[in-house]
Amino acid sequence: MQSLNTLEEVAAAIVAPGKGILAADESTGTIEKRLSSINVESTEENRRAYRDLLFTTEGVQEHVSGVILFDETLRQKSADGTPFPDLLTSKSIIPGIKVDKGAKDLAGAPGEKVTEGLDGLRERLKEYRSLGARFAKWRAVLSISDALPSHYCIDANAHALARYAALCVEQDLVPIVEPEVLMDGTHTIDECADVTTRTLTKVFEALALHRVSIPQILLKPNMVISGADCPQQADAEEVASRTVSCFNKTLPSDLPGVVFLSGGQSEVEATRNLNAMNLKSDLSWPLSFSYGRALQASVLKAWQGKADNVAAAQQAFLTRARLNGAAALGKYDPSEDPQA
Ligand code: 5MM
Repeated sequence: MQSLNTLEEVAAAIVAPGKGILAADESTGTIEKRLSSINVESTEENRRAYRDLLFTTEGVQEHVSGVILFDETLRQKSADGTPFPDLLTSKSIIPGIKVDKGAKDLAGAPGEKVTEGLDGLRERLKEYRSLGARFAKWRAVLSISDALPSHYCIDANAHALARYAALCVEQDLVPIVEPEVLMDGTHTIDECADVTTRTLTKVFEALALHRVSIPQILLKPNMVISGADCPQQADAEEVASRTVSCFNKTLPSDLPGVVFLSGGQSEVEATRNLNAMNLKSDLSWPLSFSYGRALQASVLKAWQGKADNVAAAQQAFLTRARLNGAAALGKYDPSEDPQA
């Protein structure tokens, strides 16, 4: 791996041209849902075997610069006994770690959540850094409905994201700051643009207040997109224009890059939208991916928990990684996409 001595170098390596992140940080409950969708029991060994399949995919390092792990996975090993962080590092893939403890009900705000996990975080970060992690991730979630999100919810989550980010920088980990405005609902793309703009504005205000050095972080936002149940679905061109215009209003110029979440988009939508963004001429930041579901849906389907299907599942992963790597360069060709 190239020398990655500073947080700026780690951040730049993550958003290197044509590369992005695999989000494999599903917590125990979420991975259980993913595995049960293919009738695989969520035992520790099955979770390990599935992550091993992903991380040992030959050639994926051409398109994947980093992987976000869950606490359990960071401590697990590949079939040959190599700890996962070492395996990834040997392939020039940077290991990262999810450090939040999940979104919990926000007191006094029915229907809204705040992400927890700040207590004892400094000590946990120290340990994760010693186990080989070079970046971290914390996800806040905001829902859109008639009355939501409240200013209170946006502020509380921005504050927690900023405290997390400041601690990461102190502990030599690049913080990936993930404020996710959820796609669930009937809201229009206009409403998503409004909430995303208000959220990102507050997040960067909080980061400044908490003295977080922007060149040492990455942002993992949602795209500006129609609600999943909105009758009027914006196309990729509109998603791209609205997202880039929102960023031009809210993101500081010294941010090293943006790695989108996929948030429930299909694999093809997530790739197509990322590509449309990278065809824009007025981009001030590298725009890449940090996808969970949009990199893994076809992998799970191909695998079905069977050793005989590992090669096909790895091929599916390599294909999605390659297509998203191309989209990060504005070079996605749908005719090469088996899902399109
Ligand atoms: C991989 O999914 C992560 C969810 O973890 P939880 O188990 O805590 O729900 C999630 O944070 C993920 O990293 C991002 O949301 C991106 O994933 P998607 O599927 O939205 O691209």
